[in-house]
Amino acid sequence: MKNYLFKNAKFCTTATKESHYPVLKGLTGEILLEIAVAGRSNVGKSSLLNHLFHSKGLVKTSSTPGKTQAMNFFMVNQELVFVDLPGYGYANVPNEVRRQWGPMVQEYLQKRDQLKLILFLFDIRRMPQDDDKEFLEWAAHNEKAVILVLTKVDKVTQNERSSNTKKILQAFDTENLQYVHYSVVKNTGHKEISKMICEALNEENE
Ligand SMILES: Nc1nc2c(ncn2[C@@H]2O[C@H](COP(=O)(O)OP(=O)(O)OP(=O)(O)O)[C@@H](O)[C@H]2O)c(=O)[nH]1
Ligand SMILES: [Mg+2]
Repeated sequence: MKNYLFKNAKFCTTATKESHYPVLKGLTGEILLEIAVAGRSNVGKSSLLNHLFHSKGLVKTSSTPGKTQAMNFFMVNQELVFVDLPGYGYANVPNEVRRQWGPMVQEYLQKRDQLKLILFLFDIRRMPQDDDKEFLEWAAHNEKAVILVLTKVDKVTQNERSSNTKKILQAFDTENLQYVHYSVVKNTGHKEISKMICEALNEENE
């Protein structure tokens, strides 16, 4: 099994449409596999990437929802690519930005062949809304593997963690959805998610 290391992360480019997507190749010229990080605005996508990369400020985070408004591409170890997707579901972004979000992300999910895995982040304190379910349906429709990442678990008690997890999984109502608990603050889930990513990519490559 190939073991990916999430080190030496570098920012590559920002894109809003297909003609801007970068062509990123490994040391032997192969097109690199890609992982997208998706979810509602403010759920912790950019924070998770910094945590995964052991980098403080490479990926821009903010306590103001709607900070990331385009797709940002990062390469790790010249062997893997991560894409920080803009979040959905935040009312206070300009109308123009909100209108662009759906087509921009749909186009990316449909057209990006090297996209093999989506980390779908969901705040453990919330219940899935229609837009969350819809996103998961898009991913399934485009036959991408998904890992559900329940974020900010430091904000709930152990009991809430398990009862909320059960309710969230029930509400998403999809079979075999793999999930992991994550907290940037408490350093929870880093090892688990690294292993799950490696397994998912190895499966894709078989
Ligand atoms: N308590 C706690 N706060 C977190 C955690 N992860 C992220 N946050 C906070 O949540 C807020 C949003 O984090 P971001 O990483 O910018 O969220 P995002 O999903 O990238 O947001 P957009 O770019 O707006 O879509 C920030 O204030 C973070 O500090 C976590 O594990 N625990
Ligand atoms: Mg962000």
